[in-house]
Amino acid sequence: MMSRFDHYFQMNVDDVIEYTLEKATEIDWDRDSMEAVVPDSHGNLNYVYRIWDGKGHSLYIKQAGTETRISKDMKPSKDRNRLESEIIMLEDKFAPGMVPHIYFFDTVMCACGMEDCSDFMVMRDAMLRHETFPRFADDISTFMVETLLLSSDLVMDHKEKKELIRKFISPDLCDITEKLVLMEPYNDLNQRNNVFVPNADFIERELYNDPALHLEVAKLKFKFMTDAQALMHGDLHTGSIFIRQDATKVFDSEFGTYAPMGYDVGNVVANLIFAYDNGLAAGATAFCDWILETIEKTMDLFIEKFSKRFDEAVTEPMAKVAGFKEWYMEGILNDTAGYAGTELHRRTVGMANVVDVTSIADEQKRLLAERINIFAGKDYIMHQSSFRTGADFAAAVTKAKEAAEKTL
Ligand code: SR1
Ligand code: MG
Repeated sequence: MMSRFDHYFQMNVDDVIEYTLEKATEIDWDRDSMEAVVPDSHGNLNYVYRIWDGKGHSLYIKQAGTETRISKDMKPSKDRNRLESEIIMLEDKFAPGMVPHIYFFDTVMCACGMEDCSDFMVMRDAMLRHETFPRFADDISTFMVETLLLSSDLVMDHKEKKELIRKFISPDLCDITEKLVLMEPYNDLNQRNNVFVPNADFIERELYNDPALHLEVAKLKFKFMTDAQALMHGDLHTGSIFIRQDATKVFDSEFGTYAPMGYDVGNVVANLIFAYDNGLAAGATAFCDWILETIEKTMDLFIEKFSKRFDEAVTEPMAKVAGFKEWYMEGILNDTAGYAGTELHRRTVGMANVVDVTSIADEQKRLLAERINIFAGKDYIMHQSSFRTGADFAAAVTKAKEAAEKTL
């Protein structure tokens, strides 16, 4: 049967009810009471709608547009919607219940139907209200250990893993990361960095004119491009996490590809620091303490669970050689520090900033926040092998704060 959804077009809120009825057939919709809205929280790339009926059914429709929402000049393949859907479905196998259910994905309209998580908050929004979540460190460390370890050569059959590398090869999305995260914060080569003008000289000195830093970032960039270690999420920031007091779900996996595990872990650490920056500017001391504890706990739990799961799940005989596990873990921790550093820098000066920092109205407080990010990021990148425990990662934040205060 012919359908107006047989050819791609960018939907709006008036199209999505009809689309939902046609595609989300798993749900017994009450069509007369159906409604649709654009939710408040949005990412940088896609279009999201929430659809519900009067009988308690609901879902999100997420569609990839031809251009990104953040910039009309960026046109990453619309296939990113398939990537996201298939990666979430795989993550659900590795870490059951920790991602939203995918009802369907549609490679014509480049859209998917995803579990309605409106009974959760987007974690970044909750961080801006300085709310705390006692389960977060436990949940996110489980998600990272299960998805990263189980998709790697440590556990997965090597031929099967190579098939997944092929399936999730993602040139356009990787290109965004390779430029926006792993190059432009250090040279503004494409002249699209957003620099807070009162901090311009500091950024020039600390990020643009530091050759030793550039060398370490170059190594991190080439590692990202060539080390197909695990199927990482690729954009594991607080805007990609739904949270409640009793549960956590990770979404928005469209940047997922085979790359170093530490990229995800470092993103979590860096984005907790952005929440800390905001709490500090607001004088929310208890929240800042919770953030530092959470960085420490997340890293310690990640290390502990990874080690335990390694012993239970590893199948590769050569990975069982004495000393290999410790060597492998050191590599992940080095990368975690390095990519936490690049995330701290790119969200401070790059094209895609974070509201945690940009919403700080007071100039001195914003300068402090930005300089904490720049100093902590440099410490992580330049001393990657010094971060071996959760306490090491958390201590870098207080050290950066003290150093930043001295510059103001
Ligand atoms: C062009 S997209 C900019 C950023 O938004 C996404 O969430 C990723 O973090 C990307 O780098
Ligand atoms: Mg996103």
